[in-house]
Amino acid sequence: MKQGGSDDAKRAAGESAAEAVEDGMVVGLGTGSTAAHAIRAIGAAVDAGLDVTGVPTSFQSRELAREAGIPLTDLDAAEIDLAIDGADQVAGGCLVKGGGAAHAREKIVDTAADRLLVVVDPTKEADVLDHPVPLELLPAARRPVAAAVERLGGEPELRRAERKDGPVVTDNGNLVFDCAFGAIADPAALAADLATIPGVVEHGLFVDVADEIHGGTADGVTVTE
Ligand code: ABF
Repeated sequence: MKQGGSDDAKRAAGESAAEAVEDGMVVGLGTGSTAAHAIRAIGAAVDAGLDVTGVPTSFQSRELAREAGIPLTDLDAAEIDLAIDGADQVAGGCLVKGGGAAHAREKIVDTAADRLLVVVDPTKEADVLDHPVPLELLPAARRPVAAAVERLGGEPELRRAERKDGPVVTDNGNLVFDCAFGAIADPAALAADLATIPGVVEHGLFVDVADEIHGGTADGVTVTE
């Protein structure tokens, strides 16, 4: 996950998005340290009597939601009114996500929601997407997926776990490639190409799915629609 954004900025963004949660809502709970601030703010609102049910996007967000006292459900049981999630990079309404290796479930929840609020600190905001694009892939497809990414002009790198010697394994039991493409002039076209590679479970380009971007700074929040 990209480091650098101040925690005050992340907290401002997360708490700003959490203010959109209304009584009776089912809320998609994103993954990462910025979305974690939204989860804690929603937990405080639940403590104060707000009736909210959460749909987590990862083991991490589920555990955070449990600690925050947010009742949980899953996609089978509920329509999602609002999702709040982080990003690795935002440019022109398109996102790169997947720094937390949870983008497959995040994309399911985020796109199923009536509204998606994305919460970021200033280090995530860019004019053009150029962050490596995460791919979740079936372990057996490692070699052909790498070759397909290279044919598209990308440089696939297997994501390794920081604390132990070995690859990152997602909640779904798959591997993650971080694919550097440089500046991405046409995110929609690249997203379409990546989605057709056999063995790719999900890519981390989220094109035109965000309804609001809550950009936190140490001094406040800017909301972009
Ligand atoms: C997850 O967390 C990923 O999809 C996203 O890339 C990452 C952002 O993490 P953080 O908010 O900690 O920077 O949502």
